[in-house]
Amino acid sequence: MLIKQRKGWEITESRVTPEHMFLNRRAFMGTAASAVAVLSAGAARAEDDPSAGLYPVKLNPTYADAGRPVTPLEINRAYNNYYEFGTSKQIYDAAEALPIRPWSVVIDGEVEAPVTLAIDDLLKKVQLEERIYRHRCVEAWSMVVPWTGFTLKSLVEMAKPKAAAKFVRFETFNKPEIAVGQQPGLFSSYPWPYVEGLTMAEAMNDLSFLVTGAYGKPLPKSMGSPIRLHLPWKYGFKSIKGIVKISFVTERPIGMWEAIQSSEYGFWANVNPEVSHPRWSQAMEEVLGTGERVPTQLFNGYGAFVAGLYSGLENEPLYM
Ligand SMILES: Nc1nc2c(c(=O)[nH]1)N[C@H]1C(S)=C(S)[C@@H](COP(=O)(O)O)O[C@H]1N2
Ligand SMILES: [Mo]
Repeated sequence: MLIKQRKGWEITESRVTPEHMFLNRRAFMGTAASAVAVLSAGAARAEDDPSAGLYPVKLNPTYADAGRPVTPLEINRAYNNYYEFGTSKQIYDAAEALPIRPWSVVIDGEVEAPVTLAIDDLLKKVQLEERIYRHRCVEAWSMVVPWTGFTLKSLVEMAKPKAAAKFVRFETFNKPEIAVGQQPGLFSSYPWPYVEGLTMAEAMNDLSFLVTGAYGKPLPKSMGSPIRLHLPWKYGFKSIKGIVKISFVTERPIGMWEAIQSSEYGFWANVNPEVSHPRWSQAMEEVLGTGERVPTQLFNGYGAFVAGLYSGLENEPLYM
């Protein structure tokens, strides 16, 4: 039986508001006061990015409406989790120190032909599209982001993994000379570099998105430039930034947060309002820039796409 059912995010009337029209000044000031100082500097630097001419690109109509207004760029790029650059949300300036050219991405492991691709060569091989996704951090806040990128699936197909490949492992740069958080002393106990992983089936899901831009421009450094992952049905820590290596592996990768605190951060990390973090509830979330708290949805509202990935795995800790 085939019933055409409209999914939650396929809402006909576009409620997405362009950033410059949406900006709620009071919420903005409250959430990201320090953003004001960096606005003009950030705009100038974005033009130096050699990939700037690739943006903006066409919006994929399947992901055109997240059911909530887009979070203003000014909030998004100045309220970040990027522990390589410090523990606060205000890492925008520190992240500006990261050189994003030259930048290459290693694709290796169980693949027919391992390769190292310069980011601009990789960008030539892929089909860029825009998608508006909800982002839910494990810390119970959320945003709506107009990403530009390409499907992880298309990269997997390009890499031609062998049958032995069961998981995809992602790794962030390790540059203690630039990234204050990676310097000995500060968090020397953290097992840098940041690592995350997915099953092959998750990597092949249409939602899994490799992001190179946002808001119709190259990605700001604070948001993971030049390439990061976004997995809208999982807690934000799975969406690894500053990727330098993508490996096809036989064993389940152990992410950095899982390595630090496995009682709080697991491999699956699917969003679920009914499963509390050991230290707080996940039932509600603060929508940044709106002053609103809204109920959190199972799989962050993307269950129609991804619930099937987890059938038969009910005994696994899917929601932490
Ligand atoms: N390399 C790296 N990737 C990372 C993180 C990080 O600290 N380092 N933080 C994660 C967390 S907890 C979240 S919520 C998102 C935040 O992305 P944003 O700052 O673009 O909103 O990035 C994720 N990716
Ligand atoms: Mo997060």
